[in-house]
Amino acid sequence: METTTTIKPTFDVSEIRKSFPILEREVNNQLMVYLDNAATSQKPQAVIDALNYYYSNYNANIHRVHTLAEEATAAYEATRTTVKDFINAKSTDEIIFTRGTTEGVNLVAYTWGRKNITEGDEIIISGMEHHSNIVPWQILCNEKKAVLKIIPVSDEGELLMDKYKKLLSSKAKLVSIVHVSNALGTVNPVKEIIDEAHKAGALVFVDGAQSTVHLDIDVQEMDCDFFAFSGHKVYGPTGVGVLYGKKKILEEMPVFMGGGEMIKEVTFEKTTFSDLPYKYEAGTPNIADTIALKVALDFVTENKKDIIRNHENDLLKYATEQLSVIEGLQIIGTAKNKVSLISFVIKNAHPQDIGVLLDNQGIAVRTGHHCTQPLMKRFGVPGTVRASFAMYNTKEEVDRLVSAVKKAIKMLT
Ligand code: 7TS
Repeated sequence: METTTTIKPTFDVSEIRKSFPILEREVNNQLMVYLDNAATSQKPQAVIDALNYYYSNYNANIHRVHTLAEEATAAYEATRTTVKDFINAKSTDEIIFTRGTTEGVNLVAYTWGRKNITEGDEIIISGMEHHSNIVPWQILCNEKKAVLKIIPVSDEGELLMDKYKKLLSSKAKLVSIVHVSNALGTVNPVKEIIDEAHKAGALVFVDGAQSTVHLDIDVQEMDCDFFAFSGHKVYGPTGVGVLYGKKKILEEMPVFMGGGEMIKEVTFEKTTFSDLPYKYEAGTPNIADTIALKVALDFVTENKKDIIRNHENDLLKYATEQLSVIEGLQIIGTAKNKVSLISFVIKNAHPQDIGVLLDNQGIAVRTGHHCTQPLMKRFGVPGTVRASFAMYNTKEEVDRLVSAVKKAIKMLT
Protein backbone atom coordinates (compact mmCIF):
# COMPACT_ATOMS: atom_id res chain seq x y z
CA MET A 1 0.00 0.00 0.00
CA GLU A 2 1.26 3.42 -0.90
CA THR A 3 1.57 5.94 1.90
CA THR A 4 1.80 9.63 1.37
CA THR A 5 3.65 11.74 3.85
CA THR A 6 3.98 15.46 3.60
CA ILE A 7 7.50 16.42 4.40
CA LYS A 8 7.77 19.97 5.60
CA PRO A 9 10.71 21.55 3.80
CA THR A 10 13.53 22.19 6.25
CA PHE A 11 14.84 25.64 6.74
CA ASP A 12 18.40 26.11 7.91
CA VAL A 13 18.12 29.25 9.98
CA SER A 14 21.75 29.13 11.09
CA GLU A 15 22.82 29.24 7.43
CA ILE A 16 20.44 32.16 6.78
CA ARG A 17 21.84 34.05 9.76
CA LYS A 18 25.33 33.95 8.25
CA SER A 19 24.05 36.17 5.43
CA PHE A 20 23.21 38.99 7.87
CA PRO A 21 26.41 40.42 9.41
CA ILE A 22 24.57 42.66 11.88
CA LEU A 23 23.17 39.63 13.69
CA GLU A 24 26.57 39.12 15.30
CA ARG A 25 26.25 42.45 17.08
CA GLU A 26 26.13 42.74 20.81
CA VAL A 27 23.80 45.14 22.57
CA ASN A 28 24.30 45.78 26.25
CA ASN A 29 26.93 43.03 26.41
CA GLN A 30 24.66 40.36 24.96
CA LEU A 31 24.15 38.97 21.51
CA MET A 32 21.42 41.17 20.04
CA VAL A 33 17.96 39.72 19.47
CA TYR A 34 16.41 41.84 16.74
CA LEU A 35 12.62 41.70 16.88
CA ASP A 36 11.73 45.02 15.27
CA ASN A 37 11.48 43.69 11.75
CA ALA A 38 8.11 45.30 11.06
CA ALA A 39 9.84 48.67 11.45
CA THR A 40 12.72 47.68 9.19
CA SER A 41 14.39 44.38 8.47
CA GLN A 42 18.15 43.78 8.56
CA LYS A 43 20.11 43.55 5.31
CA PRO A 44 21.93 40.54 3.89
CA GLN A 45 25.61 40.99 2.98
CA ALA A 46 24.69 40.73 -0.72
CA VAL A 47 22.57 43.90 -0.44
CA ILE A 48 25.34 45.76 1.39
CA ASP A 49 27.82 44.55 -1.27
CA ALA A 50 25.57 45.72 -4.11
CA LEU A 51 25.54 49.26 -2.68
CA ASN A 52 29.29 49.24 -2.23
CA TYR A 53 29.90 47.77 -5.69
CA TYR A 54 27.72 50.38 -7.39
CA TYR A 55 29.49 53.31 -5.72
CA SER A 56 32.95 51.74 -6.26
CA ASN A 57 32.49 50.65 -9.87
CA TYR A 58 29.71 52.27 -11.87
CA ASN A 59 28.25 55.23 -9.99
CA ALA A 60 26.59 57.43 -12.63
CA ASN A 61 23.31 59.10 -13.33
CA ILE A 62 20.93 56.97 -15.37
CA HIS A 63 19.65 57.51 -18.90
CA ARG A 64 22.93 59.02 -20.18
CA VAL A 65 25.06 57.66 -23.05
CA HIS A 66 28.43 56.93 -21.43
CA THR A 67 29.45 53.45 -20.30
CA LEU A 68 29.00 53.89 -16.57
CA ALA A 69 25.59 55.46 -17.11
CA GLU A 70 24.56 52.59 -19.35
CA GLU A 71 25.61 50.08 -16.71
CA ALA A 72 23.75 52.00 -13.99
CA THR A 73 20.65 52.30 -16.18
CA ALA A 74 20.66 48.59 -16.96
CA ALA A 75 20.94 47.69 -13.25
CA TYR A 76 18.25 50.21 -12.27
CA GLU A 77 15.86 48.88 -14.90
CA ALA A 78 16.70 45.28 -13.97
CA THR A 79 15.21 46.01 -10.54
CA ARG A 80 12.01 47.14 -12.22
CA THR A 81 11.75 43.79 -14.00
CA THR A 82 12.46 41.89 -10.77
CA VAL A 83 9.77 43.89 -8.93
CA LYS A 84 7.31 43.22 -11.76
CA ASP A 85 7.91 39.48 -11.36
CA PHE A 86 7.95 39.63 -7.53
CA ILE A 87 4.42 41.06 -7.40
CA ASN A 88 3.32 39.58 -10.74
CA ALA A 89 2.46 42.85 -12.46
CA LYS A 90 1.66 42.68 -16.19
CA SER A 91 4.25 45.18 -17.30
CA THR A 92 7.25 47.17 -16.04
CA ASP A 93 5.27 50.27 -17.06
CA GLU A 94 3.18 49.63 -13.96
CA ILE A 95 6.15 49.78 -11.57
CA ILE A 96 6.92 53.27 -10.24
CA PHE A 97 9.88 53.72 -7.92
CA THR A 98 9.14 55.86 -4.87
CA ARG A 99 10.82 56.50 -1.52
CA GLY A 100 8.50 54.04 0.19
CA THR A 101 4.91 53.16 0.96
CA THR A 102 4.18 56.63 2.35
CA GLU A 103 5.17 58.25 -0.93
CA GLY A 104 3.09 55.72 -2.85
CA VAL A 105 -0.07 56.65 -0.94
CA ASN A 106 0.64 60.36 -1.30
CA LEU A 107 1.35 60.04 -5.01
CA VAL A 108 -2.07 58.51 -5.61
CA ALA A 109 -3.84 60.93 -3.25
CA TYR A 110 -2.28 63.95 -4.96
CA THR A 111 -2.77 62.78 -8.55
CA TRP A 112 -5.64 60.33 -8.93
CA GLY A 113 -7.33 61.77 -5.85
CA ARG A 114 -7.22 65.39 -6.91
CA LYS A 115 -8.54 64.53 -10.34
CA ASN A 116 -11.28 62.11 -9.35
CA ILE A 117 -12.56 62.99 -5.89
CA THR A 118 -15.25 65.63 -5.65
CA GLU A 119 -17.63 66.95 -3.02
CA GLY A 120 -19.73 64.26 -1.34
CA ASP A 121 -17.59 61.36 -2.59
CA GLU A 122 -16.53 58.72 -0.08
CA ILE A 123 -13.15 57.17 0.58
CA ILE A 124 -13.18 54.03 2.71
CA ILE A 125 -10.25 53.02 4.90
CA SER A 126 -10.14 50.75 7.95
CA GLY A 127 -9.72 51.20 11.67
CA MET A 128 -6.33 49.48 11.55
CA GLU A 129 -4.55 51.75 9.07
CA HIS A 130 -1.06 53.11 9.55
CA HIS A 131 -1.07 56.92 9.70
CA SER A 132 0.39 56.99 6.19
CA ASN A 133 -2.84 55.45 4.90
CA ILE A 134 -5.03 57.85 6.88
CA VAL A 135 -3.50 61.31 6.72
CA PRO A 136 -3.15 61.71 2.91
CA TRP A 137 -6.80 60.72 2.43
CA GLN A 138 -7.92 62.97 5.27
CA ILE A 139 -6.09 65.93 3.68
CA LEU A 140 -7.72 65.10 0.34
CA CYS A 141 -11.20 64.76 1.87
CA ASN A 142 -10.85 68.08 3.69
CA GLU A 143 -9.78 69.80 0.50
CA LYS A 144 -12.53 68.28 -1.64
CA LYS A 145 -15.30 68.13 0.98
CA ALA A 146 -15.34 64.38 0.57
CA VAL A 147 -16.07 61.92 3.38
CA LEU A 148 -13.70 59.44 5.00
CA LYS A 149 -15.47 56.25 6.13
CA ILE A 150 -13.93 53.71 8.47
CA ILE A 151 -14.35 49.91 8.47
CA PRO A 152 -14.56 48.90 12.14
CA VAL A 153 -12.30 46.31 13.75
CA SER A 154 -13.41 43.40 16.00
CA ASP A 155 -12.01 42.60 19.45
CA GLU A 156 -9.80 39.98 17.80
CA GLY A 157 -8.39 42.57 15.41
CA GLU A 158 -10.27 41.50 12.28
CA LEU A 159 -12.21 43.74 9.91
CA LEU A 160 -15.97 43.61 10.31
CA MET A 161 -16.75 42.63 6.76
CA ASP A 162 -20.52 42.98 7.11
CA LYS A 163 -20.03 46.57 8.17
CA TYR A 164 -17.67 47.08 5.24
CA LYS A 165 -20.23 45.84 2.75
CA LYS A 166 -22.79 48.23 4.21
CA LEU A 167 -20.38 51.16 3.79
CA LEU A 168 -20.07 50.52 0.06
CA SER A 169 -22.42 52.61 -2.07
CA SER A 170 -22.24 54.46 -5.35
CA LYS A 171 -20.65 57.35 -3.42
CA ALA A 172 -17.58 55.25 -2.64
CA LYS A 173 -14.80 56.11 -5.09
CA LEU A 174 -11.84 54.48 -3.38
CA VAL A 175 -11.13 51.83 -0.76
CA SER A 176 -7.62 52.07 0.68
CA ILE A 177 -6.78 49.14 2.86
CA VAL A 178 -3.82 47.68 4.68
CA HIS A 179 -3.01 44.14 3.54
CA VAL A 180 -1.33 43.18 6.84
CA SER A 181 -1.65 45.28 10.00
CA ASN A 182 1.67 46.50 11.37
CA ALA A 183 0.24 46.72 14.89
CA LEU A 184 -1.82 43.50 15.08
CA GLY A 185 -0.35 41.22 12.43
CA THR A 186 -3.82 40.58 10.95
CA VAL A 187 -3.90 39.48 7.32
CA ASN A 188 -6.93 41.14 5.77
CA PRO A 189 -9.10 39.39 3.15
CA VAL A 190 -8.03 41.77 0.41
CA LYS A 191 -9.39 39.72 -2.48
CA GLU A 192 -12.91 39.85 -1.04
CA ILE A 193 -12.50 43.55 -0.17
CA ILE A 194 -11.40 44.32 -3.72
CA ASP A 195 -14.18 42.30 -5.39
CA GLU A 196 -16.83 44.02 -3.27
CA ALA A 197 -15.36 47.47 -3.95
CA HIS A 198 -15.25 46.85 -7.69
CA LYS A 199 -18.90 45.75 -7.67
CA ALA A 200 -19.69 49.14 -6.14
CA GLY A 201 -17.55 50.92 -8.73
CA ALA A 202 -14.73 51.92 -6.37
CA LEU A 203 -11.01 51.50 -6.99
CA VAL A 204 -8.79 49.82 -4.39
CA PHE A 205 -5.39 50.82 -3.05
CA VAL A 206 -3.59 48.10 -1.07
CA ASP A 207 -0.93 49.09 1.46
CA GLY A 208 1.54 46.24 1.16
CA ALA A 209 4.17 47.63 3.55
CA GLN A 210 3.89 44.63 5.89
CA SER A 211 2.60 41.95 3.54
CA THR A 212 5.24 41.99 0.81
CA VAL A 213 7.92 40.38 2.97
CA HIS A 214 5.69 37.61 4.33
CA LEU A 215 3.06 36.70 1.71
CA ASP A 216 3.04 35.86 -1.98
CA ILE A 217 1.95 38.98 -3.78
CA ASP A 218 0.07 38.66 -7.05
CA VAL A 219 -1.43 41.99 -8.03
CA GLN A 220 -3.18 40.51 -11.06
CA GLU A 221 -4.86 37.79 -9.06
CA MET A 222 -5.74 40.27 -6.30
CA ASP A 223 -6.98 42.68 -8.98
CA CYS A 224 -6.06 45.72 -6.87
CA ASP A 225 -5.80 49.00 -8.72
CA PHE A 226 -2.80 50.22 -6.70
CA PHE A 227 -0.32 48.43 -4.45
CA ALA A 228 2.57 50.01 -2.53
CA PHE A 229 5.46 48.67 -0.50
CA SER A 230 8.78 49.77 1.02
CA GLY A 231 12.09 48.15 0.10
CA HIS A 232 13.51 48.42 3.60
CA LYS A 233 10.94 46.02 5.06
CA VAL A 234 11.85 43.34 2.48
CA TYR A 235 15.55 43.14 3.43
CA GLY A 236 16.36 46.00 1.02
CA PRO A 237 17.72 49.50 1.62
CA THR A 238 15.82 52.45 3.03
CA GLY A 239 14.74 55.22 0.69
CA VAL A 240 13.31 53.08 -2.09
CA GLY A 241 9.82 51.73 -2.50
CA VAL A 242 7.38 50.76 -5.18
CA LEU A 243 4.00 51.94 -6.34
CA TYR A 244 2.18 49.53 -8.63
CA GLY A 245 -0.81 50.81 -10.56
CA LYS A 246 -2.87 49.34 -13.38
CA LYS A 247 -1.48 50.76 -16.60
CA LYS A 248 -4.67 52.35 -17.86
CA ILE A 249 -5.22 54.14 -14.55
CA LEU A 250 -1.62 55.36 -14.35
CA GLU A 251 -1.82 56.62 -17.93
CA GLU A 252 -4.89 58.67 -17.17
CA MET A 253 -3.60 60.14 -13.92
CA PRO A 254 -2.07 63.62 -13.85
CA VAL A 255 1.64 63.89 -13.07
CA PHE A 256 2.95 64.16 -9.50
CA MET A 257 6.25 66.04 -9.27
CA GLY A 258 7.57 68.03 -12.20
CA GLY A 259 11.22 68.20 -13.24
CA GLY A 260 13.86 66.38 -15.25
CA GLU A 261 13.36 62.82 -16.53
CA MET A 262 9.55 63.02 -16.49
CA ILE A 263 9.23 65.18 -19.61
CA LYS A 264 9.23 64.68 -23.37
CA GLU A 265 9.55 68.34 -24.33
CA VAL A 266 9.59 71.58 -22.39
CA THR A 267 8.97 75.07 -23.72
CA PHE A 268 8.09 78.09 -21.63
CA GLU A 269 4.57 77.74 -22.88
CA LYS A 270 4.01 74.02 -22.45
CA THR A 271 5.46 70.71 -21.29
CA THR A 272 4.67 67.25 -22.61
CA PHE A 273 5.30 64.35 -20.29
CA SER A 274 7.19 61.06 -20.56
CA ASP A 275 5.45 57.75 -20.99
CA LEU A 276 5.07 55.32 -18.11
CA PRO A 277 6.77 54.69 -15.78
CA TYR A 278 9.06 57.74 -16.08
CA LYS A 279 6.11 60.14 -16.00
CA TYR A 280 6.09 59.66 -12.20
CA GLU A 281 9.84 59.59 -11.59
CA ALA A 282 10.95 63.23 -11.64
CA GLY A 283 14.58 64.07 -10.95
CA THR A 284 17.56 61.84 -10.26
CA PRO A 285 16.15 58.79 -8.53
CA ASN A 286 17.60 56.78 -5.67
CA ILE A 287 19.79 54.76 -8.04
CA ALA A 288 22.01 52.86 -5.59
CA ASP A 289 19.23 51.72 -3.30
CA THR A 290 16.99 50.78 -6.20
CA ILE A 291 19.76 48.62 -7.66
CA ALA A 292 20.29 46.93 -4.29
CA LEU A 293 16.55 46.29 -3.92
CA LYS A 294 16.82 43.73 -6.72
CA VAL A 295 19.40 41.83 -4.70
CA ALA A 296 17.11 41.83 -1.66
CA LEU A 297 14.13 40.52 -3.63
CA ASP A 298 16.29 37.87 -5.32
CA PHE A 299 17.51 36.83 -1.86
CA VAL A 300 13.91 36.29 -0.70
CA THR A 301 13.01 34.41 -3.88
CA GLU A 302 16.10 32.17 -3.65
CA ASN A 303 15.21 31.24 -0.08
CA LYS A 304 11.63 30.54 -1.15
CA LYS A 305 8.86 32.57 0.40
CA ASP A 306 6.73 29.56 1.35
CA ILE A 307 9.59 27.94 3.25
CA ILE A 308 10.37 31.22 5.01
CA ARG A 309 6.68 31.54 5.85
CA ASN A 310 6.58 28.07 7.43
CA HIS A 311 9.52 29.03 9.63
CA GLU A 312 7.98 32.37 10.59
CA ASN A 313 4.63 30.70 11.34
CA ASP A 314 6.40 28.23 13.65
CA LEU A 315 7.97 31.18 15.47
CA LEU A 316 4.60 32.93 15.74
CA LYS A 317 2.94 29.82 17.14
CA TYR A 318 5.73 29.16 19.60
CA ALA A 319 5.97 32.79 20.76
CA THR A 320 2.18 33.05 21.12
CA GLU A 321 2.09 29.90 23.27
CA GLN A 322 4.97 31.05 25.45
CA LEU A 323 3.84 34.66 25.90
CA SER A 324 0.12 34.07 26.40
CA VAL A 325 0.65 32.05 29.58
CA ILE A 326 2.55 34.88 31.29
CA GLU A 327 0.36 36.32 34.02
CA GLY A 328 -0.81 39.86 33.33
CA LEU A 329 0.19 39.72 29.66
CA GLN A 330 -2.50 40.31 27.06
CA ILE A 331 -1.98 39.83 23.35
CA ILE A 332 -3.62 42.55 21.25
CA GLY A 333 -4.55 41.06 17.90
CA THR A 334 -5.66 37.44 17.90
CA ALA A 335 -6.95 37.15 14.34
CA LYS A 336 -7.11 33.68 12.79
CA ASN A 337 -4.91 34.77 9.91
CA LYS A 338 -1.78 36.54 11.17
CA VAL A 339 1.81 37.10 10.11
CA SER A 340 4.69 36.58 12.56
CA LEU A 341 4.08 39.62 14.71
CA ILE A 342 2.86 39.83 18.31
CA SER A 343 1.63 42.96 20.04
CA PHE A 344 1.03 42.77 23.74
CA VAL A 345 0.39 44.83 26.85
CA ILE A 346 1.20 44.06 30.46
CA LYS A 347 -1.04 44.92 33.37
CA ASN A 348 0.29 47.87 35.40
CA ALA A 349 3.36 48.36 33.20
CA HIS A 350 3.85 50.97 30.49
CA PRO A 351 4.97 49.52 27.11
CA GLN A 352 7.83 52.04 26.98
CA ASP A 353 9.25 50.77 30.28
CA ILE A 354 9.04 47.18 29.07
CA GLY A 355 10.84 48.22 25.87
CA VAL A 356 13.69 49.80 27.82
CA LEU A 357 14.05 46.76 30.08
CA LEU A 358 14.10 44.45 27.05
CA ASP A 359 16.75 46.61 25.40
CA ASN A 360 18.82 46.38 28.57
CA GLN A 361 18.77 42.62 27.94
CA GLY A 362 19.84 43.02 24.31
CA ILE A 363 16.37 42.65 22.79
CA ALA A 364 15.04 45.14 20.23
CA VAL A 365 11.24 45.50 20.03
CA ARG A 366 9.06 48.47 19.15
CA THR A 367 6.86 50.05 21.76
CA GLY A 368 4.22 52.76 21.43
CA HIS A 369 1.33 53.38 19.08
CA HIS A 370 3.10 52.07 15.93
CA CYS A 371 1.69 55.00 13.92
CA THR A 372 -1.80 53.57 14.43
CA GLN A 373 -3.22 55.91 17.07
CA PRO A 374 -6.90 55.34 16.15
CA LEU A 375 -6.36 51.58 16.47
CA MET A 376 -4.74 51.94 19.89
CA LYS A 377 -7.74 54.03 20.94
CA ARG A 378 -10.05 51.29 19.66
CA PHE A 379 -8.32 48.80 21.97
CA GLY A 380 -8.17 51.30 24.86
CA VAL A 381 -4.39 51.12 25.22
CA PRO A 382 -1.77 53.88 24.96
CA GLY A 383 0.42 51.56 22.94
CA THR A 384 1.77 48.02 22.88
CA VAL A 385 5.04 46.14 22.94
CA ARG A 386 5.53 44.63 19.51
CA ALA A 387 7.81 41.71 18.66
CA SER A 388 7.99 41.12 14.91
CA PHE A 389 9.87 38.19 13.43
CA ALA A 390 11.86 37.77 10.25
CA MET A 391 13.36 34.80 8.42
CA TYR A 392 16.55 34.91 10.54
CA ASN A 393 14.89 34.75 13.97
CA THR A 394 15.07 31.56 16.03
CA LYS A 395 13.20 29.70 18.75
CA GLU A 396 16.12 30.43 21.08
CA GLU A 397 15.51 34.12 20.48
CA VAL A 398 11.85 33.66 21.38
CA ASP A 399 13.03 31.99 24.61
CA ARG A 400 15.23 35.01 25.34
CA LEU A 401 12.29 37.34 24.70
CA VAL A 402 10.03 35.36 27.00
CA SER A 403 12.49 35.24 29.88
CA ALA A 404 13.35 38.92 29.41
CA VAL A 405 9.64 39.85 29.54
CA LYS A 406 9.24 37.83 32.75
CA LYS A 407 12.24 39.60 34.28
CA ALA A 408 10.88 43.01 33.21
CA ILE A 409 7.51 42.23 34.79
CA LYS A 410 9.20 41.29 38.06
CA MET A 411 11.04 44.59 38.08
CA LEU A 412 8.01 46.73 37.22
CA THR A 413 5.09 45.17 39.07
N1 7TS B 1 1.94 51.12 6.04
C1 7TS B 1 2.19 50.20 6.97
C2 7TS B 1 1.21 49.10 7.21
C3 7TS B 1 3.39 50.25 7.70
O1 7TS B 1 3.64 49.31 8.62
C4 7TS B 1 4.31 51.30 7.44
C5 7TS B 1 5.55 51.45 8.27
C6 7TS B 1 4.00 52.22 6.44
C7 7TS B 1 2.81 52.11 5.77
C8 7TS B 1 4.94 53.31 6.07
O2 7TS B 1 6.08 52.79 5.46
P1 7TS B 1 7.30 53.74 5.11
O3 7TS B 1 8.38 52.80 4.68
O4 7TS B 1 6.85 54.65 4.02
O5 7TS B 1 7.63 54.49 6.36
N2 7TS B 1 5.49 50.84 9.51
C9 7TS B 1 6.38 50.96 10.52
C10 7TS B 1 6.24 50.25 11.71
O6 7TS B 1 5.35 49.45 11.95
N3 7TS B 1 7.26 50.55 12.51
O7 7TS B 1 8.04 51.45 11.91
C11 7TS B 1 7.51 51.70 10.65
